Amino acid sequence: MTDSIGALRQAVDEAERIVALTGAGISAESGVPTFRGPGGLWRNYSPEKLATPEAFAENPRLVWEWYDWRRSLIRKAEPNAGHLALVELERRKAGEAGGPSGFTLVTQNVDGLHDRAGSRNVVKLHGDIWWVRCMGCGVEQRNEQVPLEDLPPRCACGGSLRPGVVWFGEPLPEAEWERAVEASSNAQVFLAVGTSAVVYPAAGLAELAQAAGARLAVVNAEPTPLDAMADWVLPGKSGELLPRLL
Ligand code: BJW
Ligand code: ZN
Repeated sequence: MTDSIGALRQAVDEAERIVALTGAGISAESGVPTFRGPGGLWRNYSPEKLATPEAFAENPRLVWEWYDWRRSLIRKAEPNAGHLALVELERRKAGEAGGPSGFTLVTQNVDGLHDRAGSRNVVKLHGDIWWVRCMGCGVEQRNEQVPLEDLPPRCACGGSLRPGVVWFGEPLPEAEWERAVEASSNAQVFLAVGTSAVVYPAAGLAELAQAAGARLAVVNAEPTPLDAMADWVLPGKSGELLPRLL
């Protein structure tokens, strides 16, 4: 285990292009609940039941209660040592001023903790919980009110607002997806951190990167489907393991 961390640390040190794909597990040590695994369910609903356009159409209030609850936890949360280690990695792999960075942080998280930790270049595949979008006029706006006064909240036009996130069956934002694919196709090391790696197309980035020549490391508390193909599997907490890669 120590040896394998040492070898990964060396690979990270030597690589000129690195991608980290993060999931809910990286924020678990900040007190933000994950989706799957222990403590992952809210009122016994699975994310597949709540994070869908159909669930929102059927019961917008219920879906908003879930988001309101999560927004209140995220508001109180602080970035942890795992987030901070990725800030440091970005700093170390920064290219020439104005040139491309050697480090791309791709996140499935909507909590904004990478931004708050100080990461500059965050590719958000699943949106941002602090943005809302009007189902009527389509306007997007930042909304940081916690708790929300009315559920569902309303737009000035009278339409209902929805969270500015990506639900099952919805396409990922095109520009973010393209950036993630481009960086993953060119990476020498790909780190999958705190993700169950069951949600696609995000999880497919690890496979894409490896097929294009990257070495793959998984840093996660529980086994994932990526473990079988990974060059390194580091079981444990990202807040403890990521700082040891620096
Ligand atoms: C720790 C830790 C610690 C804990 N340290 N680790 C191919 C095959 C099958 C299905 C599909 C497929 N391609 C697409 C699909 C359908 C679907 C999908 O993937 N379904 C599968 C579940 C079967 N995908 C989609 O629908 C996507 N869209 C799409 O494909 O569009 C196509 C399209 C094209 C054109 C037109 C129309 C459509 C969209 C997926 C959206 C996912 N949305 C959510 C909600 C986001 C908003 C919100 O936050 O509310 O995203 S669901 C939820 O899952 C959220 C997460 O980002 C995502 C991934 O979860 P994550 O981050 O991995 O968290 P967990 O909880 O699963 O795992 C945490 C891990 O951390 C655990 O393993 C712990 O052990 C670990 N851990 N503490 C380290 N301290
Ligand atoms: Zn509107």
